[in-house]
Amino acid sequence: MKIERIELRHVKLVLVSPFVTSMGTEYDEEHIIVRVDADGVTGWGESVAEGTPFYSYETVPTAWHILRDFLIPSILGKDISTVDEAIAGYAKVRGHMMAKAGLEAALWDALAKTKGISLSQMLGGTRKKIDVGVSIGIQDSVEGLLKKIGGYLAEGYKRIKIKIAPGFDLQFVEAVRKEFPGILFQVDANSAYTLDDIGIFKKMDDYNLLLIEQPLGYEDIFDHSKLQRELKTPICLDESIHSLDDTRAAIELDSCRIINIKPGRVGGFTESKLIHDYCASMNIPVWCGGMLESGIGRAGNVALASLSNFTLPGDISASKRYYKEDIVEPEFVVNPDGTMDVPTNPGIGVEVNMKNLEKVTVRSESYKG
Ligand code: SMG
Ligand code: MG
Repeated sequence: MKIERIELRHVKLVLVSPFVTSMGTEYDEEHIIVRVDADGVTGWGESVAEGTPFYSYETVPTAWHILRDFLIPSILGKDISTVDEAIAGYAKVRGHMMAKAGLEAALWDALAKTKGISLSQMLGGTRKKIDVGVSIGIQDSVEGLLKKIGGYLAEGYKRIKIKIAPGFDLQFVEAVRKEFPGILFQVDANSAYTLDDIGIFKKMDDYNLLLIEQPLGYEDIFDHSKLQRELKTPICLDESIHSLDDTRAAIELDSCRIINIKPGRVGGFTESKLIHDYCASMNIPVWCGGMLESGIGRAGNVALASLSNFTLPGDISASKRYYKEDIVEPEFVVNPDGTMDVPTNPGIGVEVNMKNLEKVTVRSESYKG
């Protein structure tokens, strides 16, 4: 597959409602859409670096710089037949996982299209439908949160995740458990606590949570092992895991018993698959995280979540939960039974709506081989 042209688009999508986490409030999502034209097909990827360096050190400008100055020059004009060949070409670049993942995704899509198979098939996926959950930001009131959860459960979502932060934790967890005793329910702290807060997590241990996501430091593995030792509830790491090596360290130290895989955080589908396979061999369940992607990134997550060890519902929700209009057609919907269909058409399996993509594009640049 000869890489003829690559295009980057800085996009800004306005959220249907603000998303509040321990890191702040998001009103819109800025990402980079990567387009690769090769051998008469077009591959699409999404880099989930955001407008702010709060979830990750990467931002749209840092990812743009790494893509334009290092990653794209390493493959433009080349003839590649596997994604591994492309990765080998930029293996010298350290870190910048979100920049790498956006390009890698576009290459996976293009290669799958040249072979006429779906991305799910190309990644080794086995499911035709995946179980999906929803991630709910911090709400002003307990009543407001319960109402939101009731609405999502009525739409079919199989698992509820709420964001927590100091002062916005136990009272919400307790109320949700009381109102919805049987649901799959988990919390995500986005690194808002330290080991000094162990008492809060010991209390949370009584609420039969599916997992507690990233309670401590955003690069930490060691302190999480101390916390996990004190809890029955599995800890799930998100921010701390950037690679298979991080995963091995976290599992061997018993820092967590579940892993959240986000392709953007680990450099792409290739590393995601390695983590998935290792976790399967260690009996560690994984689930697919989300970065409020547009339909392009969402399509990749859906395909990834079709692999067999993605046994827990992911943060993969319907397009309309995030955006009034998606930039793909058809947009992603949740079936009444809380599943989402895995597209079967070649590549990501959905079409990019160029009119909508144009509307959300802030800046674009293209490079020719
Ligand atoms: O895509 O549904 C989604 C959002 C899922 O909560 C979500 N993501 O830490 O897991 C996480 C957050 C990161 C994004 S908030 C900036
Ligand atoms: Mg998280």
